[in-house]
Amino acid sequence: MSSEFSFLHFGDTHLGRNSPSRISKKRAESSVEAFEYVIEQAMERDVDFVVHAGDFFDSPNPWPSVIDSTQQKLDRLEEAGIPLIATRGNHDRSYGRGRTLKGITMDIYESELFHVVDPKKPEFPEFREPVDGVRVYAVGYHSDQTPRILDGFQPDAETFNVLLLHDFVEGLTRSYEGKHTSTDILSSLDLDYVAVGHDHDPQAPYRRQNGTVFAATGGTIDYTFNLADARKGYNIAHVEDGEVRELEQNDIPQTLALEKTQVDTADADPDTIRNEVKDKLRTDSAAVKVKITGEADPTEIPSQTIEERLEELEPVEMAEVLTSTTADVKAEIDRGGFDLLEVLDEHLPDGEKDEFRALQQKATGLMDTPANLTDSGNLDKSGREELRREAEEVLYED
Ligand SMILES: [Mn+2]
Repeated sequence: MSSEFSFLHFGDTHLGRNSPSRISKKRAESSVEAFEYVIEQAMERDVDFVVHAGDFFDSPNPWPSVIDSTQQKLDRLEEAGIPLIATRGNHDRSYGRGRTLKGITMDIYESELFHVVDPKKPEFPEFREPVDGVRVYAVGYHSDQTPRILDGFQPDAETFNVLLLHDFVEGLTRSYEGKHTSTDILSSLDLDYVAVGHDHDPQAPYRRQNGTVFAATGGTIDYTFNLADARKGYNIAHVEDGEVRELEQNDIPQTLALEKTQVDTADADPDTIRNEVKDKLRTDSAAVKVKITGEADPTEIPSQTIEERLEELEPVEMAEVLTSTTADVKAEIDRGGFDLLEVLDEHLPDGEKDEFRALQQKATGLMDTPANLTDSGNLDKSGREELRREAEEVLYED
């Protein structure tokens, strides 16, 4: 093994992410720009290889323009002789019927130095060796199967071992006890660096345990309100004599920033809010989200006027107002809310109405029973499977 080398770690680039639709082009561009920035850094800093921890693309069908600009950047990396090893995130795949894996989007790239590693249990461990004596293993997104795939894994004690994971890891990210692997389990193996993707706001983005470095870089372009302040970064690890001597945790500049403001108000005056946001703007291109809290009745808040006033500001590409007030919001839903059954009745042909109504009622019924829900409030696996079976019958019975 060379006694000194460095590598760059990033992930969750969600290339081509294009929501919200009002600024889809800007959004997709900003994802590519963040990616390009990191690849530039890899070349400038002359790292020996790059690892990507999954969710390379945002969807299984990225825009051709996104595929092209990414390919150009990968070509530059290839010319520089820097290998990139990636694993599959939950966004990088498409499924066929019965949830069989149909394809991995990253497979469209055929550069010699671009590798996707995502073995299932029978093929694991599979690895790449970007530098003599350095092994990069990977397990893409396999949800609650990950512990089973890792069971019995014994990396070579003589090599510098990197593991890429696109999953939650107890002790580093959010996790649901017993469903995911943990830093305790992984640090008992001969692993030197574990690069973790999937959680865009990891609780502990860095941790050294029993000689193993665990690192989660989060996403590169996060936009949702709760992630506005989350780190958007990449790491460069410097290795000497088989040990990580230094871990740089760097930020990625955002070409489309997200500014969020929380206003606690009873009257939500558009001018006051506009001035408050104006003072906070630090970039020349930003999407703005304003969350209004307090006791105001949400139906009395002039959301549209606030959004219009904000969009008059030069750098604001789009403004959105969220209301999270303590007033009784049920009144609002009753007045102008969305009723799925009503919409189905209006738009479906007569022959299909009953089937879809039954399906919707089935879903609601399952969700009403706490025993069917996971800790995070989603439908659990058996509930999802049951619903999927019924949905497939309705959708594909012909
Ligand atoms: Mn992701």
